[in-house]
Amino acid sequence: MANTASQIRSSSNRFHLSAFTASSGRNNYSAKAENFVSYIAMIAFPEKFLKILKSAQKVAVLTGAGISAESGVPTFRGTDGLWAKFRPEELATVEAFLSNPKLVWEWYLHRRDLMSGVSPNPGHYALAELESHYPDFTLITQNIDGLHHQAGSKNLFEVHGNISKNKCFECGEPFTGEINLESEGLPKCHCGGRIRPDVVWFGEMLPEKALEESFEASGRAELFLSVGTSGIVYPAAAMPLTARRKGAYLVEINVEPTSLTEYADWFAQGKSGEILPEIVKRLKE
Ligand code: BJW
Ligand code: ZN
Repeated sequence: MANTASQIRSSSNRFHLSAFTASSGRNNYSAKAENFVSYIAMIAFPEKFLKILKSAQKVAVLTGAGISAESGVPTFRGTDGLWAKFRPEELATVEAFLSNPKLVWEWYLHRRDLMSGVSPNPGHYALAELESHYPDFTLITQNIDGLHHQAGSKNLFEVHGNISKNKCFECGEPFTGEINLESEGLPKCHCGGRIRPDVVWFGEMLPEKALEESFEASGRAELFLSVGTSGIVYPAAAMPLTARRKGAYLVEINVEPTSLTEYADWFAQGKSGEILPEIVKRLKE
């Protein structure tokens, strides 16, 4: 019988996660209509995870492009990575901006347009709800789409910036004017400097305070969730490992294994928009 959204994994540090459709023979379940919905996503939560989920006071979460995939925002990498034609290592750099600002701006305006039409999904809302259950909850996102904010998350660090904002490449001042490449050409600051999206490119420092507070939150967390990130871009990729090294129970939620998986106490394989709401449900039980 089909095992749909998630797979069963078993090894010393990987607990079982099973998401069965109602037709799954493993549950020996006969698909009575009235029970159908509650059996769509049955996740076998590790006992230790449930205990920490319910007892923890300090929780930190790192999200990546995967959490927004179910909202229709393409990821960068991974099997569904839709920016394959535009590798971020080539376009999300100061060098690319200096050598071809029009191409870089076109990429960002296209993405800004795409992101302005999307909404948070159940994964974003689940994290916003999770925040209300803990006295110390920190959400760190690498995403620039603003969807966590829209979903209502409060203690949020957007460590790679936000695509809806612009700033001057030279003086750093925020720029709030309209950008229209066709009629106005490349936007300029009053200081004469070039305007750029307020995001963090390769080789650039992350916002200092957000970075510091993110690492502090990772270091003190009892429970750390790494959600929908390939874990290859530093320094964000070091946050789950910092948390684990300092004693946090580390959960990774991803549709496929990553380089972080071997360090996770529980690798929950599946879609974050399905798994996170289930976690909130179990917390409230
Ligand atoms: C799902 C799902 C579903 C899909 N449910 N899951 C050598 C070694 C170590 C470090 C370096 C090195 N050489 C250079 C560095 C440093 C560099 C770096 O890390 N490079 C690596 C590539 C090696 N880092 C930097 O330069 C950073 N700055 C820095 O380090 O400053 C100090 C310094 C200064 C000067 C010199 C050297 C160091 C800055 C990094 C900035 C990254 N910026 C970007 C672009 C932001 C703006 C934009 O969006 O345009 O940030 S790159 C891009 O990658 C973006 C993302 O935030 C980031 C991470 O990607 P993410 O979120 O993990 O997405 P994906 O697509 O990779 O993964 C999605 C995952 O979701 C997949 O695993 C899927 O399976 C999964 N998934 N559907 C659950 N429904
Ligand atoms: Zn300026």
